[in-house]
Amino acid sequence: MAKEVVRQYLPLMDEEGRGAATDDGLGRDRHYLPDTPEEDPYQAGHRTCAGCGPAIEYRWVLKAAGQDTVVAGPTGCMYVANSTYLCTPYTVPWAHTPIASGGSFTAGMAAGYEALIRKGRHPGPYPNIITMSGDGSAADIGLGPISGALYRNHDALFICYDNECYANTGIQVSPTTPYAGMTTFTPFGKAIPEGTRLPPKNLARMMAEGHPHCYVATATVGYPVDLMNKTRKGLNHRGAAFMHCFTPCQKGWVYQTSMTVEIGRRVVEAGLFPVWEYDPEQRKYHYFHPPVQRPVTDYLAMQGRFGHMLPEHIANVQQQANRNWETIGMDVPAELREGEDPERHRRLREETYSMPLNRGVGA
Ligand SMILES: Cc1ncc(C[n+]2csc(CCOP(=O)(O)OP(=O)(O)O)c2C)c(N)n1
Ligand code: SF4
Ligand SMILES: [Mg+2]
Repeated sequence: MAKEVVRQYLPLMDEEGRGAATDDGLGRDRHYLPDTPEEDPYQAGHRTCAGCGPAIEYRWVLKAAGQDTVVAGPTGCMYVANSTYLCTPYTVPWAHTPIASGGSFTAGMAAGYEALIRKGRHPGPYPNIITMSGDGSAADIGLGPISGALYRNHDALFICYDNECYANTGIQVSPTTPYAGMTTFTPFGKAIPEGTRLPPKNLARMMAEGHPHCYVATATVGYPVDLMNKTRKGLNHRGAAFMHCFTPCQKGWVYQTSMTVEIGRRVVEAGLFPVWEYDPEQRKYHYFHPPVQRPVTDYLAMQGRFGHMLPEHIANVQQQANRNWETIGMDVPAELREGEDPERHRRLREETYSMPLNRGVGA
């Protein structure tokens, strides 16, 4: 007789808790961390760059998932830099897949565990099954297999760690590279002064709209508790879940190494990466409303990849951010509306600074 497939339940962490006591004055509970699990299935000893956003994401996701987890990693930085010959930083089973196959490999793992447990050949419980693909893999080369796995509703969490480029092969443009983000395949010049001309593919929306029975969420490394809780919600969800996580790439984006988490917050506060959850039962989006709204320059000026931007390009990005604020149901303050005018940005050409002043609206 077929055995029952027992699922695990991972409790959520308190997102408020001690946060109130560590407010940084801007309403941001920056230093707040709940009592996170001590175990670290992604250990020290990997070989990613200092300040690597994807490595931070891997660590928090696996901390949230715990030891009873299996992971698949398609080709990309987080395969190459993490698996030098005979050595990985994982204390959980991990497998490399070809760059196109994260979705199909993980679907196979999920179906395999179900079958083995039912037949009594694996004692269970059903493990946490996670695949973490780069944006080149998830949004481009391996998009089809992930979409197929979501459609068939395999019980696993499919994550795209998004560093907005094909990093491992030398920072080439990917479908999630933002407008005006410079890459080695989109250098700026006289013909194309903005570098990257196209808007980024809205991967998470595609996944939510296209697979309405799946749990879908966006997250950034700027909000670790939120990231860990969404990992747990995705794993607790019975069926397929997809998470799109914004993960700065220190090497490709050219910024101060220690600023990875700060950039992960500023992108949200600048309105350029809305953080939300899609609830498949209600078929509704739940948007996070950041307590601070900043001009996009507070985000752009931190990164060398945007250093070539002209006033009209910055105005275009502010327009895009303002539309995002409207989409998530927030008012657009007058200062941010004024930022849609290129004239307002002309003066920035004259200014040189490595870190922007804090000009957050409401700060
Ligand atoms: C079919 C195929 N095409 C190209 C490559 C070369 N390749 C290896 S890693 C990589 C970059 C992957 O980018 P992404 O998925 O965004 O991960 P990242 O390196 O940014 O972490 C590429 C193109 C490959 N391994 N397989
Ligand atoms: S190139 Fe970017 S993504 Fe790759 S290891 Fe370095 S910081 Fe991380
Ligand atoms: Mg990438």
